[in-house]
This record gives sequence, structure tokens and C-alpha cells, in this order.
Amino acid sequence: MSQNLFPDTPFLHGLTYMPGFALGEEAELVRVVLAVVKAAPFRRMKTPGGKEMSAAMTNCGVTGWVSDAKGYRYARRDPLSGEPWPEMPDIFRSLAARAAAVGGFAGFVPDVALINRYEPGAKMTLHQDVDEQDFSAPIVSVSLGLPAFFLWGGPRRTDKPARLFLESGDVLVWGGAARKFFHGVAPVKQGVHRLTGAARLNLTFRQAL
Ligand code: MD3
Ligand code: FE
Repeated sequence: MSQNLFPDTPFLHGLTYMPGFALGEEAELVRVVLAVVKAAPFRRMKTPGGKEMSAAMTNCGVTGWVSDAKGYRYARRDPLSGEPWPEMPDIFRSLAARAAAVGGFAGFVPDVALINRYEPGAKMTLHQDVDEQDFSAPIVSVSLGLPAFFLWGGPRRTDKPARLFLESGDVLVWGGAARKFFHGVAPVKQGVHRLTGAARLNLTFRQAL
């Protein structure tokens, strides 16, 4: 199932919501995340302003998103180990391509999966994803574990965000105008999920290079 949540709202064009699209693969996806994390552990990165982010992150693929005092960017090596990021698992590439095709982006080949882990209380403030080279490629997001309210703004930081409740197995595809909109995640509530324990995981598949 997929749907345009807000067909009459030009601000929201480009977003395809696929509730439960990854439900049949949840357990395998979580296992694969744990394998990635063995080679490239979750870490809380610092913003250029010096604040530690509340979500912990890692990456797999030929590049990875990093943040430190020098800024936000993609880097081919994990700064913690100096090694290349773990390879993108086949199930990641396949799920991203299948979801993107449903959203109208046949042929999507992600070169990175950014993996975010939110423990209860963790959040992500409103931001844009603008460190990728080619904004004509979509971003595919997959939620696993504890639920959270996703905050969906507009082209300006001051646009009042809508709230969308995301649960484990939900997939979204962001393309077109939506690709550059402000978005964030409200603080994750306390809870325990059968697959992830007290955590929400979010995978974002990107073409960064
Ligand atoms: C809309 N992650 O990693 S996923 C991020 O739940 C990020 O961890 C959130 O925002 C999370 O950058 C939200 C949904 C998402 C991801 C990327 C987008 C929405 C997006 C890029 C452009 C527009
Ligand atoms: Fe983002």
C-alpha cells in the first residue's frame, strides 16, 4: 500500500508514505544493522556548534554522513576507525530500490545508508538534508523499533510542521520539492520494542555522490 498523504497540498508533493512496507523484513533488517554496528559502532556526533546530538549514528555504503567541529559532510572512511564504512548489505539496497520504485523513482541506487538510533528522549531538531550532490535523487527512510512522531515542515524553517506517527516497518520516499523540506523527529517516548529494545532505528538511503 502507498499513498500521497496530502494530495491537495503543494508543500507536501513528493512524499510517498508506505505504512508497513518493510514489515516482512523487520527482523532481518535489525540483524543486519547489528552486523554493521559491529564494524562501525553507533556514536553521537558533534554539531559544528559543538553540541552532541542526541541520536547516535553510523553508516554503511561507499560513503557516510559525518558531523564534527569542521561541519557536516560525506566521508569515505569512518573517522573512528580510519577504515572504509561497512559495505551496503544487499537487503538494504534491494529494499531501497523497491520502495523508491513505488514512489516513482525507478532505478534508485543508494550509495549510503545513514543509520540513526534514538533512545527514549532522543530527538532530531528541524533541519534540511542538503549535503548530497544531486537533489534529483530521492531519499528512502525506514523506521524500525519504537515509534516516534516525525515532524514534517516546509521549505522555510519557520513553516509549522505537521506530525506523522511512524511505526516499525513504515517506509517513506522523499523526492521532488519535498526533498529539501525541513523535517525532524520529536523526542522518542519510553518503551520497549520486541526487536530493538528501548530504541528506535531509522535507516535513510541516499545517493550522496
Ligand atoms: C525529508 N532522519 O537522518 S527520516 C536524517 O527519523 C533524518 O531519523 C529522521 O532526518 C529520522 O536526516 C527522519 C525521514 C526523512 C529523511 C530524510 C529526508 C525525511 C526527509 C530528507 C528530505 C526530506
Ligand atoms: Fe534529515
